[in-house]
Amino acid sequence: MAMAKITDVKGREILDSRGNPTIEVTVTLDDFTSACAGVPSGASLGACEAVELRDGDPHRYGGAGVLNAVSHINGDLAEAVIGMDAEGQKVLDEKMIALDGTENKSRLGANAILGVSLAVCRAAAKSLRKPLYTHIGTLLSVKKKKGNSFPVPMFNILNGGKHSDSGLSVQEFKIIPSGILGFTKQLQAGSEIFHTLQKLLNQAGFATGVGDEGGFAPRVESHAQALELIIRAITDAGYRPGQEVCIGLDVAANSFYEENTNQYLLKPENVSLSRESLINVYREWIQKYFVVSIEDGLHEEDWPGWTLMREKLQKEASASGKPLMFIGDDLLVTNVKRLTKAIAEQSCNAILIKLNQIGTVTETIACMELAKKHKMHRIVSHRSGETVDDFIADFAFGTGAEFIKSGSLSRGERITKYNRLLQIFESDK
Ligand code: 2PG
Ligand code: MG
Repeated sequence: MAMAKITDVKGREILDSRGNPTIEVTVTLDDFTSACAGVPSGASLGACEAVELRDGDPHRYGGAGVLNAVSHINGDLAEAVIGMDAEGQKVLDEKMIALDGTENKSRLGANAILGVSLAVCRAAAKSLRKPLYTHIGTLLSVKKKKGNSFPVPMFNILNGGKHSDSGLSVQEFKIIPSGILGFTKQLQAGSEIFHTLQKLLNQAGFATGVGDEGGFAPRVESHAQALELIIRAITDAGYRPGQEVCIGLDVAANSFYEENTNQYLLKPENVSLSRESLINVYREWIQKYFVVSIEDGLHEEDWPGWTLMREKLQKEASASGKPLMFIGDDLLVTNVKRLTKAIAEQSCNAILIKLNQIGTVTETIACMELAKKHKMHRIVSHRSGETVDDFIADFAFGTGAEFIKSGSLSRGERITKYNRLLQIFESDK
């Protein structure tokens, strides 16, 4: 069968879940297949992420417009990829990277390049009449075996940091139903716990409006209180904390690190902490609240601190037989170079994977393969600004990632990824 060739590429400016401009791309092939993809956008950015091109024109969307990036899609990028084989993801991505010519995709924009990369990937799957996850599986250099694990969801049910006005420094409080078998039951547990938490918050007089990722954003007194409420919600919903459901935190420590004092200002407690004291706070949370994973626990450039944190906390955890994940997100930005450094320095044992941190499907897969080779856990992630595109659900399953995080159990742009995983779970049985 002849491979389908790209005949048209069309980019446009759409809005993301926060109402900010982002990019959507439609790709058409010569067999008349066409597919569309939406590009997400973060709020707590790592400094070394690939560049999301924004217009900076104060008269449109406060400078956040993406018309320049769109013009690159409809101009240079379209010209470069029209006529190429849609199945040749690697060749296509490499051509776009070379055309951009910069280290961080700042010329054409990682948002522009990723839009094309995702839409082509989806169009190729459609043209081949394969589920998207199967097609993604063929892009791996070591093919995934059938019957492999299914990604376990991490539900962010309480939002802080830059994602809400709860006043909590820690950005994400996630429940991880890793002790429950099967995605359908895991999703059910997530939803039941989420709604139980809502009841508890109501009873205690807290607001139950949600933050950017669909988790609650109560103005609690302390992080300890937030964690206690979550443990109570797990128990009241009928699940065993620490056995069926554990807790994961995305601290996003960059967002409350103060450079002038070299301290972390933890709110609402209002305490300034050295990195050693912050590590001690994590120790307490791990012991008391069944915390099994800590993402971005320290600033993204504090490489010695990361090694120290891992040495201190992981040794204790493995002595007590409890595995602990240290996830690098802003630290690693889905970048092979930073990952290579982290492997050498033993900074972390898990990596957050975000396609738009690096900007192509091919580079994201390369980063995941390097992480896998070094036995690191891989967590495929959404961004806090999302579209209703559910690409990451297929991507997480297709690449064999152990976890996926797509926010809470509310807001359509979060749920659509989980619902897609339900379909995949059903069809893969
Ligand atoms: C994170 C992400 C997603 P953002 O820090 O892990 O939850 O947030 O997209 O704002 O960077
Ligand atoms: Mg993060």
